[in-house]
Amino acid sequence: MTIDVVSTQPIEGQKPGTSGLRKKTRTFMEPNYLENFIQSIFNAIGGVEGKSFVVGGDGRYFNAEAIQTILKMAAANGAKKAIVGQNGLLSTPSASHLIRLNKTDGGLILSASHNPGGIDEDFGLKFNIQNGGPAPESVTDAMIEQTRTLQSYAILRAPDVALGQIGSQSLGDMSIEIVDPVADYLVLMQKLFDFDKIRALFASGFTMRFDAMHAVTGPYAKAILEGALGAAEGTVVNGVPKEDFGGGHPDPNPVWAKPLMDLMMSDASPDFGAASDGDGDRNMIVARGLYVTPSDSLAVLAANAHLAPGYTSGLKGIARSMPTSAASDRVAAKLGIEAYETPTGWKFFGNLLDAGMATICGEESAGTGSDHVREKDGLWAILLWLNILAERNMSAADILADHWQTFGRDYYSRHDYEAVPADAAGQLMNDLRAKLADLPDQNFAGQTVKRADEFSYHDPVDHSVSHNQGLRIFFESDARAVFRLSGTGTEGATLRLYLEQYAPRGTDHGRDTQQALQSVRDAAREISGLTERLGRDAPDVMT
Ligand code: G16
Repeated sequence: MTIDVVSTQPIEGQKPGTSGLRKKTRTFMEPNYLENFIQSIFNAIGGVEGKSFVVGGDGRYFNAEAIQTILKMAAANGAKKAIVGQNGLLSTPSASHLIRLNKTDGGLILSASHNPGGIDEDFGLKFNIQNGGPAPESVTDAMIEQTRTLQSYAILRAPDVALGQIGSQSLGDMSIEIVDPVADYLVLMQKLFDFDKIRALFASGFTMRFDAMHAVTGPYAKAILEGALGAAEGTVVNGVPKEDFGGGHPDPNPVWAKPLMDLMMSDASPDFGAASDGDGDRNMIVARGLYVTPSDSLAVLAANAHLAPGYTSGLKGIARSMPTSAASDRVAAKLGIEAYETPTGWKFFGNLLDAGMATICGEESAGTGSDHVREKDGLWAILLWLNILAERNMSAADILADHWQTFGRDYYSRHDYEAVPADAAGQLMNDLRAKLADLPDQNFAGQTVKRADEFSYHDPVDHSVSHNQGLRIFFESDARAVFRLSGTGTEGATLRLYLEQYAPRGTDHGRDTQQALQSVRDAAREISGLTERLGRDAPDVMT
């Protein structure tokens, strides 16, 4: 077989964001676009000679074609082995697990996560390192450097790999192992959770609806929930992965998972509802009649994790991203363990998990996970909830009410202004940054500012510093507003406004969330001039 060394030129804008490189699918399909980025990854990690990798993706449009290119380039660059999910499918957490289990040198994960898929929608590629987690900034910086100077890439001229065929194949001198995407992941879940207890819960008549949103978790959920745990057939809906996710946004939130929300708010509601996203790392939890915010879910899971076999010895620490509510900090304080606050992006949890400083991590963006892998893990969170429900013998809504009674409630919502002009959003952030120092003691919409700053993270493990991670305004009333530009959008800019208001123990915990947040929202809008600057009266999405 022949190796072609193809000359190329640097392509602008190949800068990984919050989670790898995400662009329009057509951009990825442009000549040399994908190849340049793959070669830049390989060069940035010091070449791939003799190395092994996991390769898989969420099955979106262009997934299989891109995998063929990755494999041919890995072979041409001297890689020793690739472990690939059958038909190119691997959920992000199961890819992370396979990297760790097989001690590979990393993995290439193809996904634009919760973004829609299709030729006119989004595509993405990211590299995960040996610990199974997303490459840290030191590595992504090296990739960016490579994309700016790249002159050529190498690719093997060879027939396509048979991605559907489980077992060993070879491609040039590289061996390829096509694996069942679910098998090893299921074994891991069986170690962490009490499957007998959860099976007994389902056998007793407990009902659930899991919406796989036509994305990658369908086969996993069917095998685990309906298979190993005996949930009724039909518990998993939209369970066959589609290239375009059925035309929807595979984003598990009340807006994009509306049919599930509607069911859970109706008289026909099952006992428990859940959904996962495009690549299976996000989750949404819905109790009968009650949406559980990701921040609350993290806090409840942390407070009850000891009930599951994998966590009986307790937690070492709890980590959350900065915009996530303080609910989990309250749990950490009660448990007498450390609470960590990191920038948005799962990659920032990697060091804490590797160092044994944190056991459970979570983000307001529907991500929860633990030290079992180095990615957030949607099904893991759902199984931990099920394990807790089976142990506590209470409804999910009662568990939440009990949690608030113990810790108080952090009312929380994220308001997204999507595809706004990048310059207007940038200007808003710059102007707000410039006035942070003057805000303390001023009044806005009935809220008095206590302090305001721009968040920087000092990693306690490798001592790296990440600046410009969001503008925070804290109010005297125990409220907070955070402004941040998304790092995962592919069109214009997405401005995220994160709102939070604490209601202490013994106060009213039954208010409507948006009403409870109205005054901090008004204050945030007034301070930033958001409505006029963006020309938007209301956010596109509220989670
Ligand atoms: C990614 C990251 C998460 C992050 C989220 C939102 O999630 O892995 O850590 O919280 O994006 O990021 P942003 O606010 O910058 O858009 P996913 O599920 O898209 O991989």
